[in-house]
Amino acid sequence: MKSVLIANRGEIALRIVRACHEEGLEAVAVYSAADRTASYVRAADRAIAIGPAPAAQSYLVIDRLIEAAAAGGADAVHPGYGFLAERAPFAEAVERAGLTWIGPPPSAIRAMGDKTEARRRMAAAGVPIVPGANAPVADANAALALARQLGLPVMVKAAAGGGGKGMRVVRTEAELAGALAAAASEAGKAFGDPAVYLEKFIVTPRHVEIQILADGTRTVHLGERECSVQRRHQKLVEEAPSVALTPALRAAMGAAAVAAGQAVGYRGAGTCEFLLGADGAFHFLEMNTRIQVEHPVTELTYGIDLVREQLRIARGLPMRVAEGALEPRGWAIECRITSEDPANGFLPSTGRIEYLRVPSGPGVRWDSAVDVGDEITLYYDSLLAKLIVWAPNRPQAIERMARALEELILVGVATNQGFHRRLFADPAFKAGAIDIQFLDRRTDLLEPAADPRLERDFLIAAALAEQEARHTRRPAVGDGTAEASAAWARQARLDALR
Ligand code: MV4
Repeated sequence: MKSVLIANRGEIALRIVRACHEEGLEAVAVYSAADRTASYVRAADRAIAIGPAPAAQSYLVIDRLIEAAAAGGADAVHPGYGFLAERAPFAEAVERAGLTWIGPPPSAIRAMGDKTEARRRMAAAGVPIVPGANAPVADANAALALARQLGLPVMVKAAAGGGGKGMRVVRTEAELAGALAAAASEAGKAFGDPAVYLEKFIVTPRHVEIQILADGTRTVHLGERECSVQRRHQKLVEEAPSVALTPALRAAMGAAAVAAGQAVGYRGAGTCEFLLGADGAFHFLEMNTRIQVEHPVTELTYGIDLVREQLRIARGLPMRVAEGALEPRGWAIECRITSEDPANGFLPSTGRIEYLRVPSGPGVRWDSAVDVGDEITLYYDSLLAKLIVWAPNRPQAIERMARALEELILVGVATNQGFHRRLFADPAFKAGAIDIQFLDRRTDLLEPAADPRLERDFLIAAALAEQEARHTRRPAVGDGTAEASAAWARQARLDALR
């Protein structure tokens, strides 16, 4: 392997460029028309245009990417996350073209992509799954019988699903038929497969995931990431370790994740998602067969570069992970800085980045590919940057993140920075009292509180600024009307007399 095509964009593309260069590999970027001048493109050794801005015509076109690998002289493909990363047909097309796929075997992607198949394989491997069915619902009567057996509330889930689409909570028997139909219809539209199945609904769990790494000889786990702070299935903050895990629970969940990987012949970096109940019981949810957005918090607590290890494993080299049980060191937290406006219902905002001051200093990492001058559009997801900190313990990591969030200045596009600032000052968050419903209860953190004192200060500042401006302002450039021209002429005479 000498040269890697990066079939992705943005911060993860830049992250992979950096890993390639440290491994002594060349990096080939691909870019859509919207990303022609992006910093990840400039950081790569070569760059190949793959089409217009919409991802469906560029980053999602398998043939274009295979052609780009040939054009750029790449002999391997790294998919990053999102886009084609978990599409078995893409992995197969890469291998058919004689290129090295930097990811798990297509068979492992397929096994984990089908949720009922994954449940059957996990149950057989002794991985605790959520109580429920391991095959799609046949009809409404069978579903009712199963719901009674499991006990309400239950959840209807898409067999081909993941990430929250095609899911319904059912709290009463009367709701079941409607939920089945709604979930099936949504699943059909989203995944092209209307099959759904039932699970017991776990109330107020934490979302804890385990990172694994497998090199064909060994499969190891690298502890957990706590991802409970999320809104509508979008994670906003991730940390490692989790306050909810003891070393014994970490070992048990780690062993389950390793067994899950081994059951599907996994290779490379992967993540098992679990629901962790308040009682310490954990249930396998699904496996993400890719590098994840939040991988840096594991890198910082385990001292392992996951992307470099992915590259090594794909080259047939052993991973550089010590034998025996590994332990996390210190505490790492990541904030996802997105171009979403909390004051506007978290809708994606657009604009040009006018000014950017990047936080730095002790224990601070900034994974981003946005620069001053970049245009933020609606073509791609809203992640602008990942702000990651490391400190010896959780209280210090929180202090460090609060400090880094004060340093960050990003002007030109609305972001969720204010939300993060409020979160890192919040007593409940500081106490680690989080679960997947945390932000449903704490809508006060999502929107800035209207502060009457602040409003008064703003009004005074605006009045002072206006007063100052009246003494110094020059006539505005007019629209060509006589009045505006006269004002300029008057000003010119005034200037000449001074
Ligand atoms: C669940 C659940 C409760 N009980 N399954 C959401 C996305 C998909 N990966 C699975 N999800 C859930 N499955 C049972 N049986 C609650 C969720 C869930 C969730 C899980 C992880 C992180 C955030 C979440 C937010 C809402 C619901």
